[in-house]
Amino acid sequence: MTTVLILNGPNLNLLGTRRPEVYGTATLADVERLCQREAREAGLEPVFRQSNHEGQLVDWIQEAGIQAAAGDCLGAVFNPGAFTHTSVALHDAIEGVRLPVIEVHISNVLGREEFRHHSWISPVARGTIIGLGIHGYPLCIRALTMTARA
Ligand code: CA2
Repeated sequence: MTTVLILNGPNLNLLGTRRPEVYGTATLADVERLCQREAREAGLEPVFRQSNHEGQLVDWIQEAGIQAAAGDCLGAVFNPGAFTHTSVALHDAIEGVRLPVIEVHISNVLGREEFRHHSWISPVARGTIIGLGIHGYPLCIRALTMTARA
């Protein structure tokens, strides 16, 4: 079955434990449940990964890129967390593979501090969904199914 990678960056394992005014009360397990349902309806197998380490995220993007080239992976939904605003390495990793990536943010980063307004990921992402809470994740899967095979 074709996979879809759901990739989460640093501190997103803490979702639902603190800062509910910004990130809501749902946990990463709730994100996975929403994605599981959306992926199943699309006939895809979701693969969930979370890491606090930049290099690990680079490795998973490269791995998914190889799978995408073989036709085994449709693309990735990626919340890079704070690496969004700092990581040239993740920018280069996405640019270096033929993997459709949809960037997702739970909060509306454009309505927050200035340092969150710049994303190193957006220029190399197929698209971005921000500010819709955890509902952004299944919407990204839907977006991949509508655009990735094009
Ligand atoms: O809104 C998003 O999804 C972010 O990617 C979340 C990142 C933040 O650095 C980005 O600017 C926007 C932070 C993830 C940390 O999430 C926590 C959740 C609960 C408690 C502590 C951190």
